[in-house]
Amino acid sequence: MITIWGRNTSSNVQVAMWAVAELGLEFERIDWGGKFGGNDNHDYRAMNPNGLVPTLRDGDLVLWESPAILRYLGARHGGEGFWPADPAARARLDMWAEWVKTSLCPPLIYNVFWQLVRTPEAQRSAAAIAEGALRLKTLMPMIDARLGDGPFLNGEHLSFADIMLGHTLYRYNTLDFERAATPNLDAYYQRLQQRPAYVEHAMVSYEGLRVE
Ligand SMILES: N[C@@H](CCC(=O)N[C@@H](CS)C(=O)NCC(=O)O)C(=O)O
Repeated sequence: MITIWGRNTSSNVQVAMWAVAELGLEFERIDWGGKFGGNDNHDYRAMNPNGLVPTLRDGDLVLWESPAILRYLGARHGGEGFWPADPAARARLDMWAEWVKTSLCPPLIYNVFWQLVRTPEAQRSAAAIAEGALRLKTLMPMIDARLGDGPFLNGEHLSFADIMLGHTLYRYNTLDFERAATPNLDAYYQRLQQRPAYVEHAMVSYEGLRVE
């Protein structure tokens, strides 16, 4: 049984949750962080000195950092489609997973999401939102072109890289800002919504996080 500590409104928790559900693993999620607190709890810090969510426990193994959790789940529990054994095939996917975390997430989360949802309207920076939106307008066409190659990043198979990309798309598509035209990405987002695990774990409302 896998245990995950973290509130379901956290995008990083959503990576871990969608992955365990997609892989059909038995899990328990414990509400942690945000309004639930517990980040500074002594026993929690002993597991995760960083104090953030998610934290995952699988038997004797305790992990934090959502990309490390995702890669562990893929390597330990994923099949060939989710986590290719061939290093080159896997690296071609991992390149995009890393791109999502390091290039796409910062403007989406720290510029657009943080400003529009987690900052009081009077304190919002139109410049920060515009900067993030502009950056996303150059980034999203790259993944749109890549998605022209197949239904998922690993062709017919949903892989760990789709978890990293897909978990951003609910926020990307529901936040109120100007986006580039990305027909392949739009079709991909529709395909993800056919997956119950995606709907349950990655399309979690962020309205409870909103600061007016
Ligand atoms: N690099 C970490 C970042 C973790 C992180 O920033 N988590 C946020 C939520 S998305 C957090 O714990 N915030 C404080 C809280 O929720 O109490 C990861 O990818 O797991």
